[in-house]
This record gives sequence, structure tokens and C-alpha cells, in this order.
Amino acid sequence: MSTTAVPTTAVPTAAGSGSAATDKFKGSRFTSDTTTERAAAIYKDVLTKLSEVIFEHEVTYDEYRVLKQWLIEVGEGGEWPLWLDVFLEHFIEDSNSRIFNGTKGSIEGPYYVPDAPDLGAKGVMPMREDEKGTQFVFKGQVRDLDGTGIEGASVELWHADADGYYSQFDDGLGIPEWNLRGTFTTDAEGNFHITTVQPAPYQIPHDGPTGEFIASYGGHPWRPAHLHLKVTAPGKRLITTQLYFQGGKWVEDDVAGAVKPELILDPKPNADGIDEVVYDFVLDPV
Ligand code: MBD
Ligand code: FE
Repeated sequence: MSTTAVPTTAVPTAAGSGSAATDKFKGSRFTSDTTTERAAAIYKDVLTKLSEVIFEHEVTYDEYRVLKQWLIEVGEGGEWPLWLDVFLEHFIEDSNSRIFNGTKGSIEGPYYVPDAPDLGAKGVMPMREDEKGTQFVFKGQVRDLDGTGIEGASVELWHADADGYYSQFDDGLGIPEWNLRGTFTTDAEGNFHITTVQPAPYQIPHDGPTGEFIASYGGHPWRPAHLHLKVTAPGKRLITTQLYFQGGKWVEDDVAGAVKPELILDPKPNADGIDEVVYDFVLDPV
């Protein structure tokens, strides 16, 4: 008897890429200078608002026990970075960025790694010889609020491959360490020029408790195709942001709620027939 191979599309699993994000995060210790007064005010407000939801919906004991069980599983499965960055981070980002005038930010997500290879002002992202995806040129200028180009600004870019995997969070697939991660430095006029491949829409790992959560309310686990960026320069505010693609699937319905209209690219073929887009970054002072 013969068996027929069923073609599958590789998707990152929660058990693999979700918990890898926990391991990376645990490597750093974060602190905050929150006063006890502020901590007391936030804690009281959180519980008050939670109690309002409980009374309004008459949350049952069965629901309470399911919640408790689910919270334990999120922790044990290492999915807190995933769940928090998908469902909560966009509120934090929105609240913190309201007072600034430069380029809009968006969430960092769970898959950033500092110190990606230095590639100068113009370069090709680290990628495999047979990297899947359409080649794409992403270029622009980093400026201050007055419109002056900033020399030596840093533009860090990281994104998923065509199968939706991020290097270093690849569930043991053996993707090279810095694949599709690079640090660019603007030239004398503030310009950068990056060649990479266009990422595909991204399905967040959903075979664990985060996936159960999404299924419980009848949702979907998709994010639109996106580029992640951190842009900064001496004396300027660091922007963490993401860029999306005009007309792309899920741009209007991102599970992570992280799309803003100012962050949508519309690449067009250049003279060489390669998709290209210009996007300029404006940095607030610190
Ligand atoms: C991602 O790639 C991402 O950007 C976010 C916000 C959550 C999960 C995976
Ligand atoms: Fe992402």
C-alpha cells in the first residue's frame, strides 16, 4: 500500500515560537520607577473595572474556573509574550505615543532581537540563497521635525519569511541566526536603501492557549504582512513601528489591532521592474 504525501504549509507553532519569546524575554530584567501611590491607583482601577465586567455579564463560576485554568496554561506554555503583544500592547503603544509629532509608532511584538548585523546605508537583508518571496526595495530618508536629513540615524528592520517564521524563533527549523534582520545607518543626507523580500500575511501561533482564546470568541489568528522597524538617532526619540502593504489581506482586520493608516506602503515596480517604495521617517526630539 502506498501513502500520498499531503502538502502542508509550514506555520509556526505556539509551542515553538511562542515559548521561544518567553525564553528571550526572561534573559532581561526590567524595572519601572512606579511610585506606590501610582501602583495603588492603577491596581484599584483595574479591579474596579474588572468587577464592573463581572457584574454586567454575571460571570459564572464555570467561566471563572475556565479562566483560571487558561491563565495557568498560558504561563506553562510560555505564551504570555505572544498573548500580551497581540491583545494588549497596542493600547500601551497608542496611549504612549499620543503626544508626539513624528512618524507613527506601532507595537514591537514578541520577536525583536537587538544587535542585528550592520549593513551600512545601502544593503541587502541577510537571507538564504533560495529565500522565498518577491524581491522588494525599501528606501527613504530619516529627518527631524524641521525636515533636515539626519546622518548616522539607525534603521533596524526585522520581518518574517514567506512561511511566517522569524529567525531565532523558528521552532528548530534551522533558519540562519540573523535571517531577515538587519541594522542600517543613514548616509550624509539621511538616506537608507534596503533590498529584502516582501513578507506574507502572518498567522500567529495558534495551536496553544492563545489559539484556544481566539477560537473561544470565533476570531481568526491573522496579521497582515508587515515589516518591523526601530528608527532612532542621537538626541532623537526612538520609534518602534510596523509597515503594511496597501490592499493586503488582513490590513483591515489585524488580530493584533496594530495597523494605522499612516503605516501603509504601496510599492510599485521601479525602472528595473523590481517593486520599490519610498518611506521617510520623522523623529521627535527626546
Ligand atoms: C508577530 O509577528 C507580531 O508582529 C505580533 C505583534 C504578535 C505575534 C507575532
Ligand atoms: Fe511580527
